[in-house]
Amino acid sequence: MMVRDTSRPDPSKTEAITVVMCTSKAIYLSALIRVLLLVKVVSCKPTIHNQGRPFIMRVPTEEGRGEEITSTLRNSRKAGLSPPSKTARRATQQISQGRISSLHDRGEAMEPVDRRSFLKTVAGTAALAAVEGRPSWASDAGPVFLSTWLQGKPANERAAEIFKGGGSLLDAVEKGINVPENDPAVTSVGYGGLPNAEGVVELDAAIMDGTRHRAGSVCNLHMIKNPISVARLVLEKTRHTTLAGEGAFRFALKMGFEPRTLLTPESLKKWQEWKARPQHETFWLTPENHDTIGMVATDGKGHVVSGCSTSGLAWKIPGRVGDSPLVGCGVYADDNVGTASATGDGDLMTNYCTSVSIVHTMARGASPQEACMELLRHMVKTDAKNKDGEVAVIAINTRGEIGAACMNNRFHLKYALWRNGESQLLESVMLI
Ligand code: SD4
Repeated sequence: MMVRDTSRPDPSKTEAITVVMCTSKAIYLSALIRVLLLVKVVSCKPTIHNQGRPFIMRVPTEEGRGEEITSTLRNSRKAGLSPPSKTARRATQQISQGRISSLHDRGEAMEPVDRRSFLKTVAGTAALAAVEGRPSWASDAGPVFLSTWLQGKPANERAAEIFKGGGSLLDAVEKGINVPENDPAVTSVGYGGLPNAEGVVELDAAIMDGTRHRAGSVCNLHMIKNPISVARLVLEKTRHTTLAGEGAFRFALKMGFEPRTLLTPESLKKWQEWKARPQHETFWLTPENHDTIGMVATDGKGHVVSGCSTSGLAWKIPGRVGDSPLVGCGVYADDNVGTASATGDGDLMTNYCTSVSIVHTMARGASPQEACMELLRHMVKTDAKNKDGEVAVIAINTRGEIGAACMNNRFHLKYALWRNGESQLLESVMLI
């Protein structure tokens, strides 16, 4: 018979104690991990401007929103993007049913939400991102160039080429916008742009750097075909933000730009036809021919830039300045949030500071698409007549997520998207 040495602990008991200790350690550890994860999730800030509180944004269930989702789905299919996963579809459905809901409506304070709602929102955002065919939180998504109208496609392609060749994002946006500026077939931008009521081509442009939070812009610039490049030099070489008219022209000459006529035989002919029309001055009330290029871009690493160039509304009153060269209207860029641009009736849009409004809505947690829609809804809410307005907007956030929307079918924005080496033309979502 074996006599156990009682001065030593019973090995079977020791084993049992060890097992109990290990198990309780494991339970403790797993509980700790859960608590840490919970704290992380709850304190996770979707944007930098929510004062540390989690929130969700309102995703209204009115008609426009339903259209937005179906249209985004349609676009994603058209673009050949992979269909959304089951979870993403379910979350998208929840959004359209209004089950993920509430909280912000134009500037109202954000309210805290419980973890469950917040997680739902994260799922919702992920779903929308998945619908658009990209990871929702991608930070290394690579550069993205997003531009208005058909002329945006060659502009994006040039911008991507410049960027891939080692140019900065500002270089890329500037050189990209130079493409339609140089193209006489584009009658709303640069050379070949339709003139003002006196037959003079007056150009507006602006470019904004999200890192420095600074812009350069020119208004009513004549005889210089690349106003975006002059705007860039206002940004780089002066402490000013905007130069206008004769002063902008003289600055351009000083910077080495060659003066030249911007009227083409075609644009001259169109102006003469307009002049010959009885009551041709109806342009005072109804905008004619305009399709500005607005470009927003990110380098995929959190830097954003916005650029815009236009000849403005055809037959405008000499001296008229549209929204395009105005900081916060035609352009806005903030590396903390994202960037936006606009195209359409500048006399209407200037009153809504479209681009800054979109970026600020994104800062409060909205996706770029939702922020664009919110701006349009706000315009209609303040004046129902705006639903017939010519308004279109684009936006990108620092994660490379995009938004593109227009008010109605009368002015249905087609936008160009360059991402991952792929250049596409897509149709934007309409509010009405
Ligand atoms: C303007 N917003 O001068 C410009 C014109 C434009 O699409 O964007 N047209 O009002």
